[in-house]
Amino acid sequence: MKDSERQMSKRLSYVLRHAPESIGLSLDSAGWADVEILLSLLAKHRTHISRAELDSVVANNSKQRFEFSDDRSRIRARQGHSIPIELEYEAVAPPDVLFHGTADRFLESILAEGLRKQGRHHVHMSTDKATMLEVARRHGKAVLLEIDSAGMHDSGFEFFLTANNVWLTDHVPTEFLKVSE
Ligand code: HQG
Repeated sequence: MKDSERQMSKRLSYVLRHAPESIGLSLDSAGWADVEILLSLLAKHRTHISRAELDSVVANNSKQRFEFSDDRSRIRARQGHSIPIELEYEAVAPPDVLFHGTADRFLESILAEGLRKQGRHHVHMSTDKATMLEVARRHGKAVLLEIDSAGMHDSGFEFFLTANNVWLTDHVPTEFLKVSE
């Protein structure tokens, strides 16, 4: 991803996940925005992004954060919202084990109360340890947690898989968690 694309991606994340009203944009209940309206409102707020640039941000984004509707007239963030939207993912059976990366300073609290979604809509997990370690390093000294997702699923917890392979759930109770070796 080029620097200019990273900047555009940050601006789009902010608008599509957290503050559409900051540019006067409305999202529908599933988080979709009309692309032409989005680009014209961004331009009015001193962010000039062409349709071609938007296409390449969506295609090249390192975490595949955004997606277009099938007819490419609408765009949304794939996850990570802090505003109330319903992503309409279907519950699916998870793999036996999932990983969550966190910082060592959060461990005590996590081992006491489980993993909470904090400011987001879900707890984010992955089958990929390296990705989770990268996520963890954003917060401090990385610790990898192993989640007994099969056990949770057997106990009735729901899991959702996003198109960019992030696993989501509501809460991971401590009995399904351990520090990964
Ligand atoms: C921790 C990025 C104390 C949790 C990444 C995490 C990811 C607790 C932090 C995506 C806790 C929340 C999500 C508890 C959880 N006590 N701390 N009970 N339960 N925590 O950023 O998972 O760049 O909201 O371990 O790539 O780090 O946004 O979640 O350390 O996929 O596209 O509280 O965000 O993607 O931090 O990251 P976050 P996350 P984007």
